[in-house]
Amino acid sequence: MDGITIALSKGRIFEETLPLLAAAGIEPLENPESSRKLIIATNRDDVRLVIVRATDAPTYVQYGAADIGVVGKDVLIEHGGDGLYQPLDLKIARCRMMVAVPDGFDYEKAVRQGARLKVATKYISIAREHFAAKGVHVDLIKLYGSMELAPLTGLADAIVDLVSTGSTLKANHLVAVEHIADISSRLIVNQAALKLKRERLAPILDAFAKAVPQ
Ligand code: PRT
Ligand code: MG
Repeated sequence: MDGITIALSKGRIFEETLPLLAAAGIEPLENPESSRKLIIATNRDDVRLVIVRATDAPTYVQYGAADIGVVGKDVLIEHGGDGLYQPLDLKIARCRMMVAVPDGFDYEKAVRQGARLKVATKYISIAREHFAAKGVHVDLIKLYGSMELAPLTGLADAIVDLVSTGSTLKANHLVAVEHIADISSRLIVNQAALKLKRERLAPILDAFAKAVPQ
């Protein structure tokens, strides 16, 4: 495709990217929340949006099926940055990667005693690196969602998950005991597209950069 294809996931990333697109003069012609279309036209006939799962955005951009995309740092770390240029922290969809345990579980004591912790998470690489750096032995259990359920059912002692308001932890009687990283969404760009489509891409990247809150 000669024009520009932008990969976005529905939900918070789409919502929070809208003002940045607007700053670049790009307006979607349909709302992906209500439309079932996966390719959304914009007011510019040389720019289209493709609606992907949040975890698939790096794959679309890496292979050039999309020229640029917006993706959480959490997803990017797990995916690895191969073939992706990451020029901008867009500072949207912000949250924190945390370790959480059931209220009343003595995490410090378990760690101090060298217990082997069972940790459930969608973020295996992030969790592995975090506990390895602390010298804590863990058995990692891969889940694809609703991590909060794992400690409540005895599947795990702890979870590694994203927290924004904290209300999901609270509703499930869990408490955050460790901060692993601050997370926000990044712009990702296909490296070949950056060279081949420079004239069309540069104004969009510039507009995004100017629209990001300092
Ligand atoms: O939800 P779905 O399975 O469709 O896909 P997804 O979870 O991959 O996508 P989405 O849209 O939910 O998340 C996209 C990106 O938003 C993530 O990759 C993060 O970078 C970012 N983000 C920001 C969050 C949150 N905040 C967040 N709070 N992603 C997920 N959450 C979840 C968290 O996992 C937990 O279950 O929200 C719950 C906690 O929220 P609070 O407000 O109760 O603390
Ligand atoms: Mg989600």
